[in-house]
Amino acid sequence: MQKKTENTYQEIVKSKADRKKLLAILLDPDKIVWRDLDNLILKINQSPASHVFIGGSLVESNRIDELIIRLKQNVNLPIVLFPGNPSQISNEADAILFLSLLSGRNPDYLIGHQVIAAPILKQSNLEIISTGYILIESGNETAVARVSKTNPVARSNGDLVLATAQAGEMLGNKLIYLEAGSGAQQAVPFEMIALVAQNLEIPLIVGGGIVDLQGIQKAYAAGADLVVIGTAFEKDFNFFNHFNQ
Ligand code: 1GP
Repeated sequence: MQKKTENTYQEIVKSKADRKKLLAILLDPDKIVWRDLDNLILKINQSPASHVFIGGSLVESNRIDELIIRLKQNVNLPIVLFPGNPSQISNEADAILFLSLLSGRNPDYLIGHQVIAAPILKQSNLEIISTGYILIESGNETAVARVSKTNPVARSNGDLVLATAQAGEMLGNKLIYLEAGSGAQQAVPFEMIALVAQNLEIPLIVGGGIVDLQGIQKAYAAGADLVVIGTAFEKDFNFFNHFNQ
């Protein structure tokens, strides 16, 4: 078995230290239009993305391995699993965000799925990145809330989000991910990003409902180290082309 590496995480930490902002394109395997895959790959390569995340709340596709193999042949970016459940583990990826849904009180998503996944991950070459995952209220019920049967934290409750993020850091999480949910009506409030970023040592990921360049830049300015774009790119593969105009 190949030796596991910790390159993906170390690069994120280094980028944070260098104040270099990172961008992940999130691909949901269920939403891949296979006949458009070459074009998708081309657009990823033309984009400013630093990472590709793979995952979704449900994912019924059994083609995750195939998707990642195609991406790895053609895209020179780290491929990071962002799984909704253990069935989405693929040994073809470089790393996995080993998530615990800290904002919820559903034991399955706090530790249950992780116990199921641990023996599988132990056999894999994946770099495992412990990630505290915090769901923030965003206007509509999101797939994360529905599938995990947990309530998001109120948008006004920055103190609770900060305490949750700090608890994750103290428990040894290597990343904190503030999530509004895929296709959220409202992204994570910028004041909340700032509050957490200013009081956390580990890198901060922010995603959900960010649909334009301004949203990305504001999240960075507030202190996000890595921004995740899913729906906006999925709807329009030319999403990142507009940034240069
Ligand atoms: C969802 O944060 C990601 O987990 C991305 O959300 O699809 O709204 O960009 P969007």
